[in-house]
Amino acid sequence: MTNERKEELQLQCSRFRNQLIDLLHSIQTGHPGGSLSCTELLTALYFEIMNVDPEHPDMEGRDHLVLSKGHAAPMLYLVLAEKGFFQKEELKNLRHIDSMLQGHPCVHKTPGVELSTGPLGLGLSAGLGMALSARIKGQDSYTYVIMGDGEIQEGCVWEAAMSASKFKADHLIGILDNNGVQLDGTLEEIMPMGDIRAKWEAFGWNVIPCNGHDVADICRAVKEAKAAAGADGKNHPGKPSLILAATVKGKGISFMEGRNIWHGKAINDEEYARAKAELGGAQ
Ligand SMILES: Cc1ncc(C[n+]2csc(CCOP(=O)(O)OP(=O)(O)O)c2C)c(N)n1
Ligand SMILES: [Mg+2]
Repeated sequence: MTNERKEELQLQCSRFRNQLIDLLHSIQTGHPGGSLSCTELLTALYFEIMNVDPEHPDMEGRDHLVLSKGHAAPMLYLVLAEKGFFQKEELKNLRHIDSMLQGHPCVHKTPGVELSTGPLGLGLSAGLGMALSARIKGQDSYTYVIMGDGEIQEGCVWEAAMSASKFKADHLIGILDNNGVQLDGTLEEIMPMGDIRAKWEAFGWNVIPCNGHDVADICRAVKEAKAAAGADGKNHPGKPSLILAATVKGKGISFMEGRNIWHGKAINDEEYARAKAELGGAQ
């Protein structure tokens, strides 16, 4: 990625952070921490990596993104709207009854959403199904699943992990938003996950660490995952890959960074003013 492109995408991430704070402040609800944590991940995927067409959200052979940590829906919606999946005008209806934009992603309501999520732990199993389905259809597409690090405390994540490895689902790319914080505290306080890299490797995955707030480094990691999947894209000789993204929950707003209380909390007027001052106003 050129430096120019990187700057452009990082600026877009600042815009998304600004829009997120405006939106969550205006509706007085929603999840800022986990949304700010995966801003660069979603931006890199939708604006640099994935083969998707907003005009044809169901296009055959497209790449799929499953936001398994569904509470980060506000950032997903901002990215989808910017990409053109629906009108930006819809954003103001976030979390309203009967709105297209529910508090957690809903596949039946929002163009571009591939799976309804919210109950944690389910996305990797469904993503595995999508990846295997694409393989059966002879499509050379990739399925990306963004998980939270608290989320991987769910046992069913590991059932999916061992199945993906057994079925050599090397077009399945898990992305772990590894911010060290969950809802009620840090992972260390609630349920330490130990050596996360070693765990995924023990389950037969190829693990690729990256800086989850650097769009260029995220793209580099995805490229490595694709290379590991085999150049011809047909034989699927390799392993599924996990991108271990080092992130900060609440990234970009000092008083939210690393603090679990900002997992899901309304932003008051004073906090809003401070957050906006820190973000510098990119719209
Ligand atoms: C099965 C399930 N249990 C509990 C919850 C409530 N919950 C929502 S988010 C969350 C914490 C998630 O932490 P993490 O996966 O680390 O996400 P992030 O830090 O990226 O926000 C919890 C416990 C849920 N949504 N689903
Ligand atoms: Mg977390």
